[in-house]
Amino acid sequence: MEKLIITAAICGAEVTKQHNPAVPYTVEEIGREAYAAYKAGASIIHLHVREDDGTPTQSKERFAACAAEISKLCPDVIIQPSTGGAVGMSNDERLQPLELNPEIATLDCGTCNFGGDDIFVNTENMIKDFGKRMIERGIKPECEVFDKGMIDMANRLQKKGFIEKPMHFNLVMGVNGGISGEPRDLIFMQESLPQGSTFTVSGIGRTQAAMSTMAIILGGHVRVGFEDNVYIKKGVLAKSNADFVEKVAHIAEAFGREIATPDEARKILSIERKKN
Ligand code: KMH
Ligand code: ZN
Repeated sequence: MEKLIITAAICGAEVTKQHNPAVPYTVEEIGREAYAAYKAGASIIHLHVREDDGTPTQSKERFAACAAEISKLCPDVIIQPSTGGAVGMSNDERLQPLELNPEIATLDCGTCNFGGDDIFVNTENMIKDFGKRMIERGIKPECEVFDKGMIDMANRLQKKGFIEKPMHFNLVMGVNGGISGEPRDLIFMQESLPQGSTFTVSGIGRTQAAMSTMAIILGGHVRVGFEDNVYIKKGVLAKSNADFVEKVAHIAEAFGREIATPDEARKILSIERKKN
């Protein structure tokens, strides 16, 4: 089996220090959390950025500052900016980090209820536009799919030329409004992927341990971090993103799956290293 790529989603846009005081906001905190996750075995940092008070932003300047801080501490790590941003942001706001020409960025492949009145909007035209810009800039999209229909959407748009092969997916399991995080759900999602795709799995909240373990067994990759879960076990807050990465590394070891370095992850995902 291929080596395991661990992605650390270190801060997200919605989770706050009220949920867990260790959620990073400042450039320094983001650098520190990225470094801790990297030392524990993460080869990709999925990056959202915040103002110092925690307000989510997609500011190009803030992304550049955080990316510089992360690269200073972990020179070879893959930095994957979010183009999802936070619920309610405009397209122009969300697209800003693409101007920094990262190696990889997220491409959200459908609209999803996010609980209460929150709707995370990704119309077909938006996905086409975001996808086209990524092709023009040589940025690998990680297709974020919250349900099976979003895999089908990505597949259709690949055939129309808006996404290039080989495709890479993040199967996001257990979002309020998306597919749930039962074992049969993940099997169904994996079986629905286009041939030749790679995939990582984000288990949200309490689904995380089971979904991560299944991803390791099924030959997928794993994403963990404060964006997806703040508890390391029932009722116990994680002290750092590194706690989650270490937990995944231990499970991988138990199943004989080695951890990929950033350069090995680039090879698995068919992405070329760009200078950070
Ligand atoms: N914060 C969510 C609204 C992504 O990074 O592309 C969107 C999100 C997905 O986190
Ligand atoms: Zn995200």
